[in-house]
Amino acid sequence: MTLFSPREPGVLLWRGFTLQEFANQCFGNKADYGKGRQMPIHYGSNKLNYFTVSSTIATQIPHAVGAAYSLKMDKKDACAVTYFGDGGTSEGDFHAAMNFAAVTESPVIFICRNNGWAISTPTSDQFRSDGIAVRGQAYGVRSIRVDGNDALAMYSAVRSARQMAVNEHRPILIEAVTYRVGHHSTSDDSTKYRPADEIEWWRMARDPVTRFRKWIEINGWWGSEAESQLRSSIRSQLLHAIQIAERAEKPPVNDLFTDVYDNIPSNLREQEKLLKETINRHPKDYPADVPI
Ligand SMILES: Cc1ncc(C[n+]2csc(CCOP(=O)(O)OP(=O)(O)O)c2C)c(N)n1
Repeated sequence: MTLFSPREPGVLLWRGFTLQEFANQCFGNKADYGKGRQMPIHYGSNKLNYFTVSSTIATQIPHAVGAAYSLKMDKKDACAVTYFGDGGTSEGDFHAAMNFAAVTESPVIFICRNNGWAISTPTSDQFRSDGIAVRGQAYGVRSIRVDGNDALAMYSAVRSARQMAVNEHRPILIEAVTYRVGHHSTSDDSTKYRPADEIEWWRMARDPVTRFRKWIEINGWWGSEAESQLRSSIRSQLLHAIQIAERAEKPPVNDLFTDVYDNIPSNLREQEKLLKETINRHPKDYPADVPI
C-alpha cells in the first residue's frame, strides 16, 4: 500500500499505470477511477495499491501508519510506504505518525524529499534541527539520510528499508536530500525568492536524471540515439492518450452524490434535485458533454 503527495507519478508509472490512465485522470473523464471528482494529477489505483493522492499536506503520513499497522495485524509479508516533502514535516500529522509508527512497530517506510523549499519557505525558516533524519531518530524510528539525486543510492536505501520493514516489523525513515529545480507549480515564479544561479547549479551539476544517464552511457547500455527514439515515441504515445482522454465522455452529474453514503441522506437528495433543476433552467451555462 502506497500513500502519496502529488509528486510521485513515477512510482505509479513504474507499477504499470498506463499513459491513458494518467490522461483519463487529468481530464476527469468517465474512465477516470476518481470519477472526475479529484483535481488533476491526484491519481489513485486500487489495482496497484496506490491510495488516491491527498493535496492536504501530510495527511497521508498517519494514514500510512494505519495501513502498515493493519498489515502487521493481518500478519502480511508487506509494508506501507509514504512520500512527503520537508514542508510536510512541519505539520503535526508527521509527528503523530512517527510516534504512532514507533510504538506500534509498524512496517512503514517514510520517504521524505528534503528539497530545501516548501513553496517559498526555505527549510531554515521551518526548523533548526539538522534536517529530517534526526527527527525520526528522536521518535525511535531508524532513519537514514541519502543523496536523493543519486538514483542508485536511493535504490539501495529503499531496498534495505523494505527488507527491514517487512522482516523486522519496524518503521524506517529515509531523508532524500535534493533540490526543487522547478517552480513550485505553474502559478509560481521561484526566482522571486531564490537566486537564479542556485537553481542553475542544481540543474547543471546535480541533476539526478543526467547523472543516472551518464552512468548507463558509460556502461554502454544507453546512448543518444536510444534517448531520442524513446523521447519521440513517448511524446506520440502521450499525445495520442491526451486526444482520447479529451474526447471521452464525462462522468454523469449523479456521480457527485454517490460513494460516500450507502443510503443517500435527505439533504443530499435535496441538493441533487436542486442541481438538476438549475441545470434545466440554465442549460447553456453547463458543459454539454456532462450527462445529466
Ligand atoms: C495543510 C496544507 N497547508 C498548506 C497547503 C498549501 N501547500 C501546497 S504545497 C505546499 C508546500 C509543500 O512543501 P513540501 O512539503 O516541502 O513539498 P514540496 O512541494 O517541496 O514537494 C503548501 C504550503 C496544503 N496543500 N495543505
